[in-house]
Amino acid sequence: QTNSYAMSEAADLFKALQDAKDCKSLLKKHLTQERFDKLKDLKSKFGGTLADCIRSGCKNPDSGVGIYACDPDAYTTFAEVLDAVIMDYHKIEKVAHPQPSFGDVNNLGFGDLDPSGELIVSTRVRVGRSHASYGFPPVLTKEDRVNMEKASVEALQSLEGELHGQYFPLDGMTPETQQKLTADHFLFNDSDRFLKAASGYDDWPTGRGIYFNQDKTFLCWVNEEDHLRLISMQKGGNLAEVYRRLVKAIEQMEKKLTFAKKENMGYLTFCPSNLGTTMRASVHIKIPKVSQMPDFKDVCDRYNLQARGIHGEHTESVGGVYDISNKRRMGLTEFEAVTEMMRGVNEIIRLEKSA
Ligand code: CIR
Repeated sequence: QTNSYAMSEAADLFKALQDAKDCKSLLKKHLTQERFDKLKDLKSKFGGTLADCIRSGCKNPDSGVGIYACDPDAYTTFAEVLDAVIMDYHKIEKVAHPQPSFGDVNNLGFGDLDPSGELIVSTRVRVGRSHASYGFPPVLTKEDRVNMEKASVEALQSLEGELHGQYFPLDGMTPETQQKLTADHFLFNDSDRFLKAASGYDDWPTGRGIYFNQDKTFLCWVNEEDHLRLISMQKGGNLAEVYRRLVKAIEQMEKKLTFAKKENMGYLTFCPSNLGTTMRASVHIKIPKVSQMPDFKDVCDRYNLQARGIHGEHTESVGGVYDISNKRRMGLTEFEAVTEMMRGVNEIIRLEKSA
């Protein structure tokens, strides 16, 4: 019964995708009829289906990517379509991600990207991590979410020194606290329709929460899009300080938890755009002039940057302030990903100042 329902759901979704003529997603481009026929009845080790992976992208034809992994095993079971999307998104010829490498944190080759303090409002670097033994949102139960939260919080509470902090579950948090933390760019919410359609907000707010240190320079999102999002951020442009703090946190967390990884793919995340290093290094930067130039998008493309609004993906800029980050997370090391963003931001600053 379940199987035939799932089969017809996949067929319905695929038809909607084909009917969406303006759709430019990577899912639409790479889920050919042949691939669909081959994958439509398969199940991953965690019980996930192709429908679980493509639901969001078929219901939201304006998706850029359009596909999620139902669980870590989806990258094996549904490799035929996922590999094609991954290579296209990360601009790589084959799926061959290097071993993690954070570089020499005492000799990074960059420091403060904006010593004048005029343009960069804040700097943030994050990674996603997944518990190896759990699936991703489409296959999780409420109990899974609670158990994962417990394991994550135990590990977080072992963090020491500057990383030491406190966990605040979303369940029971006052609306005022929630609003304040969101406005200050610390907290996530349940307003992303792409994630929602991918079961990302099922059982909300159960199992979700945020951990942060005293200064809110190290934070961890629990059960937002990924099981864990480790975040280092601070005001201004000192990328070296932000990056070093994050590396320290990753190393301490890895002593406590086993994260989902795959040979040639690096760390596994819900969205294939985050695979590999899972690293997004970003600045909030005031660029009223550059952002109005006709070739702003070309500059971003040339330096492999992504420009977003300051309230998250798919949001608009406010007052000429943009969120600029590295677009590629796979096929390069963590150190190379952060360096790529540093180079692009340096160029954007140069253009803004000379405009
Ligand atoms: C989309 O396909 O547009 C959404 N599911 C979000 C994908 C993540 N986007 C990205 O470019 N990093």
